[in-house]
Formats: sequence, structure tokens, C-alpha cells
Amino acid sequence: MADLHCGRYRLSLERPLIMGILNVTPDSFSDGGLFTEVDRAVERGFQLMEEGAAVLDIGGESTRPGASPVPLQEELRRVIPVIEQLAGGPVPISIDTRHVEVMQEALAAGATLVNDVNALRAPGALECCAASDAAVCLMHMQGSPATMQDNPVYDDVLGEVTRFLMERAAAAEAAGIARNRILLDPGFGFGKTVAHNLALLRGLDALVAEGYPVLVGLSRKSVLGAVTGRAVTDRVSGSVAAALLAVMRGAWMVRVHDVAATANALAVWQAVEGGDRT
Ligand code: HH2
Repeated sequence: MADLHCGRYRLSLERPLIMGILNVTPDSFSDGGLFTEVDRAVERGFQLMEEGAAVLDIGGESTRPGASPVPLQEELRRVIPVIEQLAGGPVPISIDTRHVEVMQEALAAGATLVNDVNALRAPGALECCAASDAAVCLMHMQGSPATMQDNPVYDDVLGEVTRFLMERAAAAEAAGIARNRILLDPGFGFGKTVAHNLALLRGLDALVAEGYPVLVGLSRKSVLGAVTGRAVTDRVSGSVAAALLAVMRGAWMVRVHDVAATANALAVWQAVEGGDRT
């Protein structure tokens, strides 16, 4: 498999790529409130593309620990105008949502990747994506954002996350989503302690070995705060290190806020390691 099919876009799997985060929310944990106006969000989207994002991930609902759900109409109001303006450009647009109605509207507005922290478990989500030609990102989460960090427990975090993702990939394929449209994500910070997150990153190559492209989202997350002692505004270098460690273990895509810094790190990695990753 040489590329990921993402609507009319083809993303080469031969080298690692960057997904730039664009949260159109008042309350996201690190960039909440910065891009709530459509013009500012669109401008930020173009900036992330220039800095090296190969995909833009647009979200209208924070899924940080303890976040409360956003009414459907409000989530649509936040994301759809931004997608309409950014879709059809040089890079595919991803919609970060758990809600089928938002998936549907976002796909109609031109999004070609559905990034669901709930791994398309909502009724109708698999069918909605199967009816499109979009790619999907299936992510592992234990519990739901409101309570997921209360007391996450696993016997074997890597094994359980991998088994869950294999089951969801099988469900997606059975629903008619071809394998070359599927991305998997272990879901750092979603119902995981610091130790769970570190174990997942340490053992990431086991998930990669299952053969699907793997997306990793560690950017500015609290596990990096726990390790470095840095506030969320001061986690760029920790985030870049984490992205690089993920790529070194075979991650194909890293979901980041700090695109320029990550692109520089990956350019150095690429120059040294080069090579064909397929
Ligand atoms: N993390 C967040 C949101 N969406 N999607 C995937 N596939 N993987 C992730 O790790 C992931 C995700 C949380 O980060 P962020 O969007 O920066 O914050 P918030 O949820 O507060 O908007």
C-alpha cells in the first residue's frame, strides 16, 4: 500500500506527514479562543499549510478531559464555514468530530478525512463514512471525555489498545471502508495515565506492525507537562521530541499545533534516515 486515499487526494505513505491542528473552539486546552472567527481560522489554516501541514484537522468541540459536549448546531456553526473556505485547496481537510450529523455536513462541505476520537462507534457513523470516499481516523479512547481521566485502568495498555483498533478497523472494512482509507490512532491522553501514555509510545512499533498507517497526537498534552514540568504554553520542544520519537517508531502522521517546529525536526530526521518506509 503506497498511499492513503482521502477523497481525491492521495497521501504518500513513504514518509511521515504532519496534520496541523485548527481548533475553532473557545475552550480547547491549548489554543482555545484563538481562532473562533471564521477569517482568523481560515488565515491560520493557510499559515499551517505554508509551515508544512499535509492535512488540516478542523475541530469545533474540545475533547479535553472534563469537557462538556457542545450542542450540534453550535459545532456546525463553528466548523462548516471554515471547511467551506479551506476545502479544495492543496491539502485535504479533516473534520475532528464524534457526531454523525457533523461528519455528514463536513463531508458535503468538502472535508475528505473524518477524524473520530470515538472510532466511528456512534450509530450511523460507519455507514456515513462508507458512503463517502473520505479517509477515516479511528482512535482509541477509554470512557468519554467527561470522565476518562478519573481512573483509567488496563491490564496491558498496548495489547488492549491494539485489539480495540483492530476490531474497529475490521468493522470499518466490513462496512465498506477500504483498507487504503483507514488510519489508526492509539489516542494519547484519552483515558490514559502518564504511565499508560509512555508505555504506548515506547511500544508503538507493535501497533505499527499491524500494517495500518498510524497517527499520533501528543502535541502539548499533559503527559508532556508531567514529564517536563512545563505549562501548556511552554511545551513546544517536548512536543517536537514526542513527535520525533513517534516517527522513529514508525508513526506515519503526527497531529500537532506547532507545525513549523515539527516540520524542521522531521526534515532533519528525513535527511539522516531517508529511505523508503513502505
Ligand atoms: N487529540 C485531541 C483531539 N483530537 N484526534 C486524534 N486522532 N488524535 C488525538 O490525539 C486527538 C484528536 C485533543 O487535542 P486538541 O485538539 O489540541 O484539544 P481539544 O480537544 O481541547 O480541542
